Amino acid sequence: MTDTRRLFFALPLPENLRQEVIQWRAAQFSAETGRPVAAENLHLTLAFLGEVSANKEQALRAAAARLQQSPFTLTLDDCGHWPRPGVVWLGLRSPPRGLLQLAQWLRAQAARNGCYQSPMPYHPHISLLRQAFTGVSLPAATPGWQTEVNAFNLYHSAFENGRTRYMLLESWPLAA
Ligand code: 3AM
Repeated sequence: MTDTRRLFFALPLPENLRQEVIQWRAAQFSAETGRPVAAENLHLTLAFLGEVSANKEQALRAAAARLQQSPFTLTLDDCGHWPRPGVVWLGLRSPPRGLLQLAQWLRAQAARNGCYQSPMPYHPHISLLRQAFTGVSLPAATPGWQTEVNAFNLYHSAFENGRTRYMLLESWPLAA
C-alpha cells in the first residue's frame, strides 16, 4: 500500500483580516449557529485534491510551479448558507477573473493527475461555520473586505487529536 495524504490548493487570509473576520463572525452569529472554523484554518479553497500519493504530489507541485498568473484582489462582500453540508461562508459577489482562472487551471491539473473533481460549478468561498444545518440567520450586509492575492498555497489536511489542522506545504508567488 502506498502512503497518501489529504491535500488541497488554497489561498490563505492575511492575519489581520482573519482577526477582523472572526470578530465580525462572533458579532453576527450566535454560538448555536454552528461550529466556528479556527482562525488559523480560514482559507479559500482553489482545488481539493483528496488523498494523494507522493508521486502524484510531486507532479502537482511541479505543475503549480509552472503556472503563470498575475496577482488579483479579492472583495469579500457576500455571505451565504449551504444547509446540506451545513456551511456558512464568506464569498465574493464578483469573483475576479484571475481567481477563476487560477482555480480552473489547478482543478484541470488535478483532474489530469487523477484527482476527482466535483462537476459542481466552482463557488469560491471561505467556510466560516460548520455543522450549521438549521436556524441560520444571515447578516443583512457583509463588510466587503479587500485583500490582494500574491501567492497560492498547497496544504496538507490532517486530523489529529480530534481536530483538523491545515499544514502549509509550499507556496508559489503570482507574478505579472
Ligand atoms: O474550503 P472548504 O472549507 O469549503 O470541505 C473541505 C474544505 O472546503 C473540502 O476541501 C477543503 C479543505 O479540506 N473538501 C473536503 N472533502 C472534499 C471533497 N470530497 C472537499 N471538497 C470537495 N470534495
